[in-house]
Amino acid sequence: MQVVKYMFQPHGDERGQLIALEEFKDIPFRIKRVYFMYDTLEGVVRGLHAHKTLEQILVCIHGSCKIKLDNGRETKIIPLEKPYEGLYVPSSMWREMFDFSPDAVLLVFASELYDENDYIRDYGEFKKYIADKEKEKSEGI
Ligand code: T46
Repeated sequence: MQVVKYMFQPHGDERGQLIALEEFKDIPFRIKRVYFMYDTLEGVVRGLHAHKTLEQILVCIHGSCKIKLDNGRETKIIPLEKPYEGLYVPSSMWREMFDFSPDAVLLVFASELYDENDYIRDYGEFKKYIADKEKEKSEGI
């Protein structure tokens, strides 16, 4: 599995750092929604789902956390601990967020508005979804 990380350009000077993100330039899609999570309790695992169409960029702008990505064949764990690093999470990818530091703020840029119908929240269903997609692809559908 290829993990895609974006390294954002900090505009630093003697006052500190600033990062600006523009759609189609720094973020590879139209940004329809931004959300963030904070005050995550110790030991909590968030996510535990995949999306059918949603693409996202995750940035841990304060503190640290880990992201587990699972494409149905392989899993990878990616630590996020720099405010200038963005992790791209494509559609059809199971994700889990865990190991949040008490001060972690995880900011997410999303390509779509919130839609519960886009979620696959059952792991067995996710595996079937991936298998069906691969079958369609191999049959040229
Ligand atoms: C994802 C990972 C990285 C809304 O009302 N609007 C929203 O835009 C979002 C994201 C959530 N909500 C509500 C739905 C739930 O009642 O907020 C509550 C918590 O959402 P959820 O349990 O889905 O949160 P996570 O952290 O498990 O997952 C979120 C995103 O939902 C998901 O798309 O990829 O972060």
